[in-house]
Amino acid sequence: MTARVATLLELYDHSLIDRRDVPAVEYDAADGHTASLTFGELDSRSNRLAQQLGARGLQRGDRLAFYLVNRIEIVDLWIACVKLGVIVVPINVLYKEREIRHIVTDAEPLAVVTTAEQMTQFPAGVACWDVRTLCSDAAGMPDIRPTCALNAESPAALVYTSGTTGASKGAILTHGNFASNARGVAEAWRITSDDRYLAALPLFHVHGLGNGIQTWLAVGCHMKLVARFEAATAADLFESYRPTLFFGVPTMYVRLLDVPDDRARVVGKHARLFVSGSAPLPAQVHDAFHAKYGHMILERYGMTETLMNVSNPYDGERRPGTVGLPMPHVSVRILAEDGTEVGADATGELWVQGPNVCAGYWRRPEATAESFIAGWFRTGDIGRCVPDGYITLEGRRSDLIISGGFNIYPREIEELLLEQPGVREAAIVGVVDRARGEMPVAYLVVDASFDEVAALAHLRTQLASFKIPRGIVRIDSLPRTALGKVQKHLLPPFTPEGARP
Ligand code: MCA
Ligand code: AMP
Repeated sequence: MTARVATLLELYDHSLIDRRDVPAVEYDAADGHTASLTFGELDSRSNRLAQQLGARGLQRGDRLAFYLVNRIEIVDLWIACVKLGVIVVPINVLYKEREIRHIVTDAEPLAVVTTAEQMTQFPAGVACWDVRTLCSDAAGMPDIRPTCALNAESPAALVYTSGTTGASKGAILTHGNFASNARGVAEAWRITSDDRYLAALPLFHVHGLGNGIQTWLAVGCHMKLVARFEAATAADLFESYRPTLFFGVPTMYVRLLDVPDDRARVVGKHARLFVSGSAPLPAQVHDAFHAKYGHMILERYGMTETLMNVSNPYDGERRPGTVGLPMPHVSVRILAEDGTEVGADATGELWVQGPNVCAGYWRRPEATAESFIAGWFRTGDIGRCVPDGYITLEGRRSDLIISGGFNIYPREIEELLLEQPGVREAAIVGVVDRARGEMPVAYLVVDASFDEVAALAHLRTQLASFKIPRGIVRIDSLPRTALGKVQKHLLPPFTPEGARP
């Protein structure tokens, strides 16, 4: 790789041009058989798709959203948009109409690429393009790379996240952000063209898109792209593909502990590196995985707004329960509420600075000003650093819940619950779950007109499945401070048996 890379295409050309005939990816084609492509074929497919997108009116700076389960066309779309300077807006495929509406209203994409079946989730007036039609139209276009003058500051994606406050905002991630992150990840975790990367993370989040896809294209290794991680078939997948490299969320590692020991040993023998992030990896999962697979999982910490911040070292000690040391070219400070730097082992908020930090929030100058201060980004994550530099995350300033690596903002669910007949007060709290890390539970003050079954049924039509409360606890009143703020830590503990009346 070159020393300094300004745009993603410069980074990818190490693979798309220099490694044209090298096998790049395998995936399940629509007819069920395993298909594969070389880097040169990826280059040509994305050229044709870029021509087709151009013919449909997309220009540099326009937004194009996708709402798709993992499939090879997302890769084609991504590279085509990079070539055109079009800004990609990934939408979580588990989102329902109400959640989607917020994103499309805010980002104003020219169109959303999805499937004919999934178009029903979209509000009227949103242009939806069927992915199959789009790609078959593209196949007839010339294999000519469009020319577009871009630089490191050019936006490549708007990825929606809620940051430290309520409403979901689009983090403007630039070519320079993705490129520097990919180079940092490859350098820190020794990823080379010899690797075999198993891509099971969803491509609509930056863990799968930023770390997975960008690093694969940057180093030119081989990738197997699967629709999604499924516990029941995970062992077969690892045994047949024999990846050297796997990126996952803690829930995936918990699920992998169910694989029989003899099969796990074989998987471990072929692997080089397992990386975990997006949520805390419990130390006992770290230990159990080591005993079973013979690998110390490398835990790291990132955010949508910053891509990767901190990582356990590749060669040094991978310390369970910590996220390690700052990534190459990333600076981290831990500050007290008054803005002064805390000492070793003292707790404070993590602030980060580096080429990984996004350009701000899309059309939200106030939210941008609150979080991007004097060249630093305030993460909202609380942690401490021991004298030898290892950082431990201890919590968050917001009451964000992370379930299976997906983020849940209590306020969104609380507001919907308050719209239900009979609900007077509502508080959503994250309770510990062995596999998913946390699960949302609702504490409600209700009157006789409340119908729990009807309320939950309504929520299921409005929210992604991972946001649906796993239990409802009825209480007489919510504990509040003198100023009326709910004190969630004073709510009675959740017991599944006590959840229902
Ligand atoms: C789960 N479901 C999915 C997917 N994952 N559907 C489509 N695509 C997916 N990728 C649906 C299932 O169909 C099911 O829906 C429900 O979710 C629960 O699935 P199940 O298999 O029972 O769950 P699981 O065994 O607990 O595993 C879930 C999972 C999933 C595979 C671990 O939670 C997941 O893919 N998490 C990754 C999230 C992620 O990438 N986060 C990164 C954020 P139904 O209930 O309707 O049947 S980026 C980030 O945090 C920063 C930057 C960072 O540090 O990385
Ligand atoms: P997102 O908004 O989806 O980008 O989620 C980012 C948040 O995930 C961070 O602010 C952290 O709170 C959390 N996170 C990511 N990696 C880790 C980790 N290794 N341990 C604990 N929390 C993590």
